[in-house]
Amino acid sequence: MKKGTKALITAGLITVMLCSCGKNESEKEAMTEKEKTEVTEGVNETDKNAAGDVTGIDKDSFAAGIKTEDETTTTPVEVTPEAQGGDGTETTPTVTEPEPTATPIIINDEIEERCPASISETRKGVTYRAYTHGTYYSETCGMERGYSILLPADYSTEKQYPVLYLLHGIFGNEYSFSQDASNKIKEIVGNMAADGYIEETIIVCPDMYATADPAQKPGFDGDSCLPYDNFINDLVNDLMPYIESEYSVLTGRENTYLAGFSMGGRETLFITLKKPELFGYVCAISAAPGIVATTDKFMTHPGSMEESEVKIAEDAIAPEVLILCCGSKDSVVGQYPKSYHEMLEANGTEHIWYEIPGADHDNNAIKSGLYNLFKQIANSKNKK
Ligand code: FER
Repeated sequence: MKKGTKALITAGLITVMLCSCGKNESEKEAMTEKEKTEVTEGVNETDKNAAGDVTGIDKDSFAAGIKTEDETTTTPVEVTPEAQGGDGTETTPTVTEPEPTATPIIINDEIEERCPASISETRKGVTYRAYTHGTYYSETCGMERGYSILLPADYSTEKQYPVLYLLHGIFGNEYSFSQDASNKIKEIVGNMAADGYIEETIIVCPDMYATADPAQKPGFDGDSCLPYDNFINDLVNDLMPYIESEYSVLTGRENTYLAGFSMGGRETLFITLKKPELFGYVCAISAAPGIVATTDKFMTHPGSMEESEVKIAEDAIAPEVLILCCGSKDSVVGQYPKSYHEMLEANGTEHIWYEIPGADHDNNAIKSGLYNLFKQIANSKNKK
């Protein structure tokens, strides 16, 4: 490859990588209270370029999945919560048109490699609530930390809901998923609940970078990755108790789900291996390397476990369902997710592994993983 071409590609990559997902602290502070509460979707071009000039890393594509061609660009039907902060105050959603007949899906334990269009599409008859933003005090980090939350459209304190904790990729934060309308998370959970396949479910999107030092920033080196592995403490000791006290949630592993993409997939698997009794349903999508020692194109990972430890002990209470998946054309994490599958298999831990044909490190993988997680939940819970 010519030098100039290479430089051009590098510059392009840098610009893409610095997209909106990784708003830094000063940017966050500059947001108005209204902006903080009503998390808007879509990419902010100003943030993109500012970030691009500073770090030279394509944060967006890592944090929340690269948008791909087969994804639709329809605008979601939004309910704008008037006064809904992190306290779960009720709102009155407006449902507009009669519900079209959705193409039924068959609930069984089989994996469908792609999320059906009828599940990820924006339906006129289904109301989707907007994500909101809140904060909690983290003893683990010694500071107030943010999270985005997607409540069911008709959230009511009269009811209680299961909770999915959804973890972003490297360079991401609590806005990574909520600001990317093309991941269709709202549609997938909203449609599957509207169709009656799953219970209405709360989705919590934390900031997974659990550092006690506000000056510390993520990067491709061992030290700057440590806060990601520290998130287990923040999640279990700070965020989960906070969510359980502030929102009307069902508790216990049957009602507590964990999923994540890339770096979030790695931490999803890591947390599940360490605390298997806490989560009933788990999906690690395109899990990044680093749980065990390895060197990839980005960095050398010291690893925090031996390959032989990548397992759930036979006598442990394990998730009902543990899914690992990855796009067949993943250009970022490559064969690492498959290697985790192979370790789990070698170590006798029951799990589901599949590849998403044609998907890269992108939202097609995220949509597929979340759809299959909810489908497994539907199958498992209906059976009982
Ligand atoms: C790595 C490869 C990929 C890595 C992290 C990632 C920390 C994460 C990618 C993402 O979150 O999109 O070697 O090391």
